[in-house]
Amino acid sequence: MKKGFIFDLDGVIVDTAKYHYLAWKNLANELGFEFTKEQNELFKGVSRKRCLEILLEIGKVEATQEQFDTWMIEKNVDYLKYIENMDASEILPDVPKILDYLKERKHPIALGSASKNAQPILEKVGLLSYFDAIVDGNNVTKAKPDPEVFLLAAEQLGVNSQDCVVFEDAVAGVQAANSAKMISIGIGDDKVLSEAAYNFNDFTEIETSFIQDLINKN
Ligand code: B16
Ligand code: MG
Repeated sequence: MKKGFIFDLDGVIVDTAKYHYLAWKNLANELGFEFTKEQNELFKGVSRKRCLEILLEIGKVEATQEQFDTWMIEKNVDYLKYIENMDASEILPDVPKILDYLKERKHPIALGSASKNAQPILEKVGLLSYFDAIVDGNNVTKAKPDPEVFLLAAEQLGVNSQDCVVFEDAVAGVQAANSAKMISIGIGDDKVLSEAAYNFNDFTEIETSFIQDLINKN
């Protein structure tokens, strides 16, 4: 059975966290409070709805359902302006090296992201054609750390979950991969992502020989 490879989007393939941050910061400022980069760390891998709940907790803002829905839309409209001009220059270093290695060996590749904007971003940066399946915030009902997003990706690839490898930059994402019984690879700070089976700061540290060892693993 061929191994399947599942990539998170934000923080793994592209650094859209900075644009999410700006859009949330604009909303916080409009509501009369500050939102720091440190606080933005809590938002990684977290659904848009949950992000707004956390933001309102930070600002101690009470919202009616109508206000909540309006702010969700407002944040996303603002975010879409930031990502409008994204191109291939925003792909994180050496991601294409790994995608090419897997593609040449015909390993199925999926996206497993919490974002509802995943597909247009992949199109903008020119990576969409690498993906055999895309599972994102539009397809799942349960957010990471629930394994639903990765289990669905494995199913769409036609690969057993224990034969899948997941690249993730968020704690909740690593936990989701682990509970799906997949091989988790943490991209980022190994102290933060200590639950991952393997850790790298970024893809420049990942040799193709490491990928080959994973492919050969029983
Ligand atoms: P959207 P990932 C996640 O993407 C981001 O890390 C998180 O900050 C964001 O709130 C979430 O997507 C939802 O994004 O508002 O575009 O639907 O890391 O799971 O690829
Ligand atoms: Mg991420």
